[in-house]
Amino acid sequence: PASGRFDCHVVEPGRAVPSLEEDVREGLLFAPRSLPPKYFYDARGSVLFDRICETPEYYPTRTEDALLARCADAVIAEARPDHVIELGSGASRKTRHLLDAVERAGLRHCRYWPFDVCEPMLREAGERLLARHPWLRIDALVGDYLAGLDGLPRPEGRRLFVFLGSTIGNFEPQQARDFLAGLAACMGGRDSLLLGADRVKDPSVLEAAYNDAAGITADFNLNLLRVLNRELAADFELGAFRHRAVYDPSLQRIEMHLVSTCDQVVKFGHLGESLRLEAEEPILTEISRKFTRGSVDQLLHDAGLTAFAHHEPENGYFSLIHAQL
Ligand code: AVJ
Repeated sequence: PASGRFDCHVVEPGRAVPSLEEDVREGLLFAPRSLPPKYFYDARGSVLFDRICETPEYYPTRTEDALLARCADAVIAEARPDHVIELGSGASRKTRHLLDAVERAGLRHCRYWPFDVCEPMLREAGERLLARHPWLRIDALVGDYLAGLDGLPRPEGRRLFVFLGSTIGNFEPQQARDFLAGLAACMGGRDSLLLGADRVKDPSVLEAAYNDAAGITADFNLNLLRVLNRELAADFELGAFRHRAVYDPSLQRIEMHLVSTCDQVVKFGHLGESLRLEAEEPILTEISRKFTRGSVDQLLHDAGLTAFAHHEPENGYFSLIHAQL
């Protein structure tokens, strides 16, 4: 008989989360223009992101998935977790490798705590996982993990925190350090963190990954304008912008922009503001930092953590770093 079950808990933000309106006023109305990448992920954007992961050019997801399949037993042997807490769990597709390894290690008492903003996604993922692991107890956490770390439950026992997908690469250095330091503050001496980080590599490989031939990344980027049109009654013309993603080797990051193709004025009905854009003026919509073994170790160190195991494929395209206090 199944002992597994699914429960949902709301995590209150420990600090104020800026609204889309505030982010637009802060980031978009004045040059240099930018928006936080979290607004990509409405229903349509989430589907587009899944399709990006299927393109031949976008290697990170499948590389991390294969790597995790290969090293999950080692990670579970290193962590011996009583709880797996995943920040930004999404569909929990890659995490199933960890839970498979938990099962193989005979740790069926181990509980899974997926943390994400989207409750329907958590429920769907939970059902799939319970079908695969009927013994599993899932305590889904609904909230913004950037603001909700203080509200994290602190169950007794050893906790394995998981932060995959190289999402850490979407943060500016200071923000990445603060986030990891906040996580370190939640951790005790027996806990550990498994961090996924995409690696520096041939720029042509990196740029191809963010400029897939089928144009799905371009659609994903442009979809941000749809979100603004819907949420703030803006009148962006998607045809008056083009997608651009370029690798900056000095900053070791992909910079993704929406570039205005003409002089234009965009109105925000809900803000009573308009945005004047010149031809070729860019809006920075995402950075995606790429790491070396050294730079990711340094980042963890600066956050008060120590990497003790570094898992990577033969081509060195991606890293899963296991760290502790
Ligand atoms: C997987 C969210 C980290 O930076 O590669 C994919 C998202 N953006 N293509 C990344 C993304 C454009 C992404 N993250």
